[in-house]
Amino acid sequence: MPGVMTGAEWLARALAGTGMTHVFFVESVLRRTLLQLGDLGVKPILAHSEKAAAYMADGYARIAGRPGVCMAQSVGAANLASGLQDPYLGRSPVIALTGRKEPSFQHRNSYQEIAHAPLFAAVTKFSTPVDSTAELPRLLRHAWRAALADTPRPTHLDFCGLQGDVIELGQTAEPPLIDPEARQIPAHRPVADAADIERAAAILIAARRVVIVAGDGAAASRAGLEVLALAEALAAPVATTLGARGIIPTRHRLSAGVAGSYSAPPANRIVHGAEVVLFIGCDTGDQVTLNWRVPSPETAVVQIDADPVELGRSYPKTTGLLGDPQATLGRLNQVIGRPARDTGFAEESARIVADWRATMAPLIESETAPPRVERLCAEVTRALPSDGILVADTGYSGIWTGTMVDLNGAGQTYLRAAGSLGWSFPASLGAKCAAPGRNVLCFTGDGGFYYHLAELETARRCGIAVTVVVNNNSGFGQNLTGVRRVAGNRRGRGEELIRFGPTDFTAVARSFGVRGIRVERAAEIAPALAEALRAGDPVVVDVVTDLEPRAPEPWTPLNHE
Ligand SMILES: Cc1ncc(C[n+]2csc(CCOP(=O)(O)OP(=O)(O)O)c2C)c(N)n1
Repeated sequence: MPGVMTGAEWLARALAGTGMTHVFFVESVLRRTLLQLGDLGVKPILAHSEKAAAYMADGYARIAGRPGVCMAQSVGAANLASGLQDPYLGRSPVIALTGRKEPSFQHRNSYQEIAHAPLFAAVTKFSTPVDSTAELPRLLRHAWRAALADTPRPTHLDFCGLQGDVIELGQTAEPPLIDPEARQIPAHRPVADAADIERAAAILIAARRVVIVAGDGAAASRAGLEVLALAEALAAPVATTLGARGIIPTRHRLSAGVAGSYSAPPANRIVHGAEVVLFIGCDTGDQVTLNWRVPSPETAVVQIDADPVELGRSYPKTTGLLGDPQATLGRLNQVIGRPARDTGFAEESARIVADWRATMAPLIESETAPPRVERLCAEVTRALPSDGILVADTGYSGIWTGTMVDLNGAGQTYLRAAGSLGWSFPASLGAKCAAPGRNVLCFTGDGGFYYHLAELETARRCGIAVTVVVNNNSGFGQNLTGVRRVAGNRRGRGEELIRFGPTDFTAVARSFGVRGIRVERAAEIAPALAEALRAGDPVVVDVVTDLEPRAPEPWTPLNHE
């Protein structure tokens, strides 16, 4: 029959046909497919754990705006699933492919075999067995569409055969095409209903104190210009989720910073002081709202989201606009035009931010040894190229970069962990694969970096030139406050739960054949970052810091009412 090919050939040609450049895997899975992918110019990146492979696919997907693919054999499925939690929470279109022993091996104590469906249920929006090659094209297309559709999230195909080999060896006559339109996130750009837009515009114009809270959905929709245009038209300060940091220039006079629990004081004060809050592509979850206290649940809200289930999810007084943020803002901006505005709230907001920045200035300029992390962040701001990608780990790495690193709101991109410690280093490798021409800087604590140290070998072997900045404070710095509190605030007590090291990560890097630069003084940070970002190889910049200093803490309404 003309056009008949094996499942392996079909899969390789279909994936390559989407423009995908890399896939991420741990042996032993889909060997025939991986060899053919290599022949077609798609590089298989062999990782040292399935979780790291999933994080690499996540970083790849977030930068490419298209699916990233990771693969593992049957016994690796649980590890791979654990790596899907972060892309699930971070709304990233990762497609996981696993092998599964044939039906005759099921339910009879087969070596290494457990049920896969429950593992993937909580971390995917679509997961299904693929029992025959004839079903492969339809199911892969569905997994692809579902991963990209609002809300983007991981999907999973469980291939028959321990290594997926039953599906690889079967045949299909279907053309090797996944999505002829090679879609990017957002896959569609629906515009909200015209009457809803009129209503929302009237509410926003009538209010004197409007604040915008732009979320990850606004960033994914690439709505920065539209957000800024609306903010200027309404003289409305703009706060963001952590994931949307830099959607507008963080030094803009209307920028209020990241709001919620990972924030510096200004943003929550400003959001709390608003009469109307406009959420744009923002999940209104606990992190951005400080457990739904900022804004308070009684606040009048206008909300733009592509997913109808988000509209009014946590704020009952919501006027909802169902549509893509960028496209809907385009129309809303036309309707609102250039109304006469009282600029008092914008001025108040700018003053709050400026006052806070003034209090931080001595720390930013600090020459102490060990260096202050505020100074490190200021040097990262200076060093990051105008199209650089900053990948931040969770915990303090998210707070430090989300509050203290400034971004230009144009070519730079900020990616943050959705909560899984250790995510950033493998994710930065995936990000670099998706954007080889851009500098990628990973910012991680030592606690986060320990998780996936082995991927230094992957970075070297595959020539993935990222700069890893380790805030090396010999412990889980963020958790110091918490363990001390439960230990009755007695100095020295409880710290054994969170202290480790000291470790010289430049020596660790060298043992993997990766360059390391040790930084022990503030003045050494800038030259180290410059050298690392200039290098065409991966470099670890190991910055020795102190565990004691605390990152900025959010303003909470409880202390101020
Ligand atoms: C998988 C996982 N386990 C545990 C945590 C809890 N946690 C959040 S931040 C943190 C400490 C981070 O330490 P480190 O990476 O060294 O950065 P630092 O806070 O010292 O800057 C921990 C343990 C988590 N977020 N994810």
